[in-house]
Amino acid sequence: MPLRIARLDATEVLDSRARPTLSVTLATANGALVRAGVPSGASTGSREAVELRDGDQRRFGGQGVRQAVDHVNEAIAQALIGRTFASAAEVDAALIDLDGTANKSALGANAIVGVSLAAARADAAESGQELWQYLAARSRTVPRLPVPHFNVVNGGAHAVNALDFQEFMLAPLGAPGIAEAVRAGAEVYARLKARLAEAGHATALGDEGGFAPALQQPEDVLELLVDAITDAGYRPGRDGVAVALDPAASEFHDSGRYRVAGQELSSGQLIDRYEEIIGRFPVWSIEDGLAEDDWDGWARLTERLGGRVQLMGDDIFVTNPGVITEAIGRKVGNSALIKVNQIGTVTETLEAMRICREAGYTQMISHRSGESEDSFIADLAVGTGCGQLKSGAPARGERVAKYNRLLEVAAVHTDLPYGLPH
Ligand code: 2PG
Ligand code: MG
Repeated sequence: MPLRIARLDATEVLDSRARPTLSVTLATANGALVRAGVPSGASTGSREAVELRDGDQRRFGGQGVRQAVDHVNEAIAQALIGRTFASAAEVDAALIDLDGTANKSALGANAIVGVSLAAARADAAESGQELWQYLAARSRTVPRLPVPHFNVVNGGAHAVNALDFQEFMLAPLGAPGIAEAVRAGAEVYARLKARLAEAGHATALGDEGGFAPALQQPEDVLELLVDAITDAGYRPGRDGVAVALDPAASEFHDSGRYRVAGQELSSGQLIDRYEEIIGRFPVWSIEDGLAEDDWDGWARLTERLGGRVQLMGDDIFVTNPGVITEAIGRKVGNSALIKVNQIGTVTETLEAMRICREAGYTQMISHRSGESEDSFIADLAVGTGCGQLKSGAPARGERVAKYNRLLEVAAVHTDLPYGLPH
């Protein structure tokens, strides 16, 4: 159905970390009125599309997004209002064209992504479909409910503790459905909190709602997780609740060396450490196990462990179709983390996912550490049928909004399958 935009405007609002972000409102000539919230990362890949920040130190320490807001309200609104688009994909093409740079630095990826998300939502609304149904049709994929990956222990750039690995996630791969998976996440989270308190650790939270205990060794966290899974009455492992890691290794990498818990490791030594970890603990997936510029290390990591675990690229792939194509050619990783704001539009995101599917790379849809209450990514995960979503802990409104959206979808569409695609 053709899409005619009648109103488009953005407002500077706060994200979950008290930093400014954009809320975009879009109305169509047919009367659909939609909103989109823009997320923002802390451990960003250097090749991500550029998030425009004002840099005016007198406002929000330079983090304001007034320029990006102005770009939506002026240049983008002028270019889009009154025109008839065949679909939201055409709106994305117009945005890419208007920006004219390879990394969206002219208008700002934060401005562009807000409009792209809103356009997709408006297109879905006009076609009378749920957002996930619309996205499934647009990407020609079979919908399914994803395995939620609950980030229950935070370190790295997301917490002020000594833990170098950024994320320790619970993945209820063996749950019979999404409701049971969400319940498992919440129950293990509660048991973990009790375990931490018993051991005398603070139960303060990191940016994504996970606990941020004063632990240093990743293995100590993994032991606690396995205990908490067992305490809650689940089996640790792929037939119950497994664990996924996002070390976010670019953050502790410097000139070829990795600093983990006070030790300096080479790429090869860090791979050895991962091999020990997957032998000892029910870890099924490792994201950003090595740094974004360590492509040779990544190729070795993939050769050694790619047959046993999912090796997912985030900072290294940045949801970029070109980079992912290169990685596939060089046998780097076997999976991609997918974040719409890393590349800037829904169209390019779906393209990155298509390339992954065709090469047999798995995909996980992801939030950012700075989030809004928008649950778009839950629909994106369901519609693309990729089978995996990470949205932080089963706690804090902006994280839980995504998981709750999955529960709503599942309650109405009881025939949707749950879990990894086969
Ligand atoms: C990541 C993300 C989300 P950030 O590294 O995967 O968890 O963090 O948004 O800070 O890049
Ligand atoms: Mg990551």
